[in-house]
Amino acid sequence: MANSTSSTSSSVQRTLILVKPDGVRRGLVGEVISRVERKGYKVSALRMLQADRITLAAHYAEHEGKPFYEPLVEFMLSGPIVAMIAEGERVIEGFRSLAGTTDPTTAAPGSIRGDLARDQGTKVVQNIVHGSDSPESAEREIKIFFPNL
Ligand code: IDP
Ligand code: MG
Repeated sequence: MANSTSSTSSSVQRTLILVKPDGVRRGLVGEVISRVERKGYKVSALRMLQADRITLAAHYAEHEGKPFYEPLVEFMLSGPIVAMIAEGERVIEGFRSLAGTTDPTTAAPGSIRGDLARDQGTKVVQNIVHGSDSPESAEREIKIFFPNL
């Protein structure tokens, strides 16, 4: 722990954030970016794209075979998404906290999902954002959306 408070200790991380099609359709791209920036993280890369199946199969490989997998892929294909890399100390858990828990009905008020999303009665939960859940996932996911970074 000797190094944990010194100025040379580095826990700077990168995370992959997606604004999902519901967030783009509802005009919440700026709101998401704004919350990331107001928290103090740096947005270091940003692109809007229409995802394809191959990209989404790679991104959501861990969920293949689950009941919500096909609806999830269809939902993610339903319109443009915005992909970004955010950087900062412990940004992976920090953005997960900003996003809130998966189910927007019970996600904490104050979080993106808690404030801005709700159950729409669809097979897949539409919850505005994706955020990487570990350093390994973050690097894997960043490569999918930003192969040069
Ligand atoms: P996360 O986005 O909070 O990390 P994951 O478990 O990785 O949640 O699931 C990926 C996405 O799949 C969720 O954000 C949500 O859109 C959808 N999803 C996850 N679990 C369910 C479910 O039980 N029913 C419907 N959709 C789900
Ligand atoms: Mg996840």
